[in-house]
Amino acid sequence: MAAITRPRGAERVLATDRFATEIRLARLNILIAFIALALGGLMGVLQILQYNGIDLYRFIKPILPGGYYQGLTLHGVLNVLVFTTFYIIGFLTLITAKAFDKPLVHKGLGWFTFWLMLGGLLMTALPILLNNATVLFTFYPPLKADGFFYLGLTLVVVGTYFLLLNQALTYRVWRKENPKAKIPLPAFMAIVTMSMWVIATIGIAAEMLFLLIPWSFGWVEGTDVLLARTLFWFTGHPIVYFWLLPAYISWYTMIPKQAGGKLFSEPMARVSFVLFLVLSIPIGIHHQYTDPGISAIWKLVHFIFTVGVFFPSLLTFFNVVASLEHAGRSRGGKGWLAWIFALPWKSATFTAQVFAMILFAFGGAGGVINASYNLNLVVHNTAWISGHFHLTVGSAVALSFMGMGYWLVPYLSGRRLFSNFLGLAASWCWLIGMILFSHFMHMLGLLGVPRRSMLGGAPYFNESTYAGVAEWRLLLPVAMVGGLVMFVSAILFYTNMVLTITRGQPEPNQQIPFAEKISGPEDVPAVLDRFWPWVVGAIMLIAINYGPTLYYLISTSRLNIPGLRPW
Ligand code: HAS
Ligand code: CU
Repeated sequence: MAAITRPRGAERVLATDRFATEIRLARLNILIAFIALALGGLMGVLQILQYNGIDLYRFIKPILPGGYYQGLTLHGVLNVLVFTTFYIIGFLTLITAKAFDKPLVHKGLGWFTFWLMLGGLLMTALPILLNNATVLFTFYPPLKADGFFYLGLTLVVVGTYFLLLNQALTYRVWRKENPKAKIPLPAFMAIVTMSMWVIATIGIAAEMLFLLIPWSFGWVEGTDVLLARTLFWFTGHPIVYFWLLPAYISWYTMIPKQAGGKLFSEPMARVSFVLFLVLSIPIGIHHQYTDPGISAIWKLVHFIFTVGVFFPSLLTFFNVVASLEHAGRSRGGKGWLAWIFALPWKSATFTAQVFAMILFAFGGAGGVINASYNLNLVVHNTAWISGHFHLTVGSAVALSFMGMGYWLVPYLSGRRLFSNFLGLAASWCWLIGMILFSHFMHMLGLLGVPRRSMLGGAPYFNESTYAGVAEWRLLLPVAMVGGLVMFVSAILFYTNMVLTITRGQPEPNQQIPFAEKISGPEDVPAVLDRFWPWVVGAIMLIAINYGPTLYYLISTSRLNIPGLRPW
C-alpha cells in the first residue's frame, strides 16, 4: 500500500519561508473554519428534513437533547460566526502580509489572536453542546444562555481586534520604507475590512459587557430586551459586510487574474471599500422595523442609508463584470455577450466564485425588498429571510470561500489540488441546489412560513396550527431537494480537500494569484489611500444615526426582564 506522504516539500519550504508564521496561522484558522462549516452544514440538512416531517434529531437525542432548536443554534453559530470569522482572520492575515510583501511585524500578536479566538470558541461550544445555550445565533434575550457562551463569543471578537493592531503596526513600518507608494490594493482592502469590523463590534461588546454577561452570571436581576436587540443589530448588520468583503477582495484582486485578465479599475474598487466603511454600520435598524419603542423617523433614516449601501455593491457588480469582460476578450471572446463563453469555466476556483456572484445578484435584489420599510412587513420573520441569507452569506460568501479553497488549500499545504473535476461538480451542485432551496424558501416565506419554527412533525405541522399548510406541503419538498443537492456538493468539496491534503502531488512555491490592473494605483487619488477620513466619517454618521435612539433607550432602560429557557 502506498504510504500517505506528509507534505514534506511544503514543510521544508516553511522552515525558510519569510511568511511561515502567516502560513501556519492561515492553515489553522482555515482548518477550524472548514470543520465548523461541515458540522454546521450538517445541521442545516437536518433542519430542512425536519421541515418536511423527517425528524432525524430523534436519533441523536442523547447528543443533542435540544433537538431542532439546539441544531439551529449550532447551524447559525458554526456557519455564520465560526466558519466566517476564522476563515476571514486566516485569509486576511496571509493577504495583508503578502500584499505588503512583508511579514506582519508582531508574530506573537498573531499567535495571541489565534489562541484567544480558539479559547473563546471552546468556551462557547461547550454550553451549546450541553444544551445550555440554545438561543440561536442572534441570542436575543429573554432567551438566556449559560454565561460562558457570551463570554466565549466576546473573547472570539476581542481576539480579532489584534489582527487590526498587527495590520496597523505593519502598515506603519511599510509606510516608513515606502513613503511615496500607494498601499497595495489587497492590503488596503484588508485593513478597511478590519477597521469597519472593529468599529462595528462596539454594539455587541456593549451588549455583552453591560447587559448579557452580568445578567447570565446572575449579577443583575434582569435585562432590557429592546436595548439588547438594538445593540445586537448595531453589529449584526455590518457583520454581513465583514463576511462579504473578504469575498470581494478575492473578486477584485484575484478573480481577474484567474479569469485571464486584469482588474478594470482600482480607484473604483477603493471607492467601493471606503463606502462600505462609512455606510455599513449606521443602518442596523432595518432589522428592527417591527420593533416597538424605536421611532419611525429613525427607521426611515436607516432605510434611506440602507439604500445607500447598495451602491458599493453595484460598483462592485460593474467593476467585476467589466474585468471579466476584459478577460473574456483577452482570451479571444467576441460579441456582446459571447465573450462569456471564453471565460475559464473549466477552472473550479473561477467557476465556484462566479456562481457565487450570480447567486449574490439575486440575494442583493432581495435585500432591497427586505430594506423597504413597508415590504419588510410582508417578509419579516418568514422563510423569505432564510432564502435571502442563503444567497448572500450562504452563497456569495460560503461558495466564494470554498471556491478560494481550490487554490488556497493547495497553496497552504504545498500540494496540488486533488481534482479540479470534483471541484467543478461541487460548484455546479451548490449552484443548482441553492437555486432550488433559496427560490422555494422565498416563495414559502410569501405564503407565510415562519422562519426558525419547528414545522415538521405532529403536533406542529397540521392544519390547526398554521393556515395555508396545504400550499406549503407542495413547496417544502422542493426546498428539501435543493438542500440535499447542496449536501452532495459539500461531500464532494470535503472529499476533494481531504484528498488534496493527504494525497495531492507535492507542489511547493505556489503564488497567490494577485491581479494586475487596467487602471491601477497611479490613478488613485491620495484620499483613497488614507484610512482616517473614512473612519472619522463612519463614526460621525454612526453618532447621528444611532445617537438619539441609543440615548433614548439607555435613558429609559430598566433591567427587569427575567431570562427564559424554553428548550
Ligand atoms: Fe441582508 C437580513 C438587507 C446584503 C445577510 N441579511 C439578513 C440576514 C442575514 C443577511 C444573515 O433591510 C438575516 C439576519 C437575521 O438572522 O435576522 N442585505 C440587505 C441589503 C443588502 C444585503 C439591502 N445580507 C446581505 C449580505 C449578507 C446578508 C451581503 C451576508 C453576507 N438583509 C437586509 C434586510 C434584512 C436582511 C433589510 C432584515 C430582514 C428582516 O426583516 O429580518 C445589500 O447589501 C445587497 C447588495 C447586493 C447587490 C448585488 C451585487 C452583485 C454583485 C455580483 C455581480 C457579478 C455577477 C457575475 C452577477 C446589489 C457584486 C456575472 C457573471 C458573468 C459571467 C458576466
Ligand atoms: Cu442588515
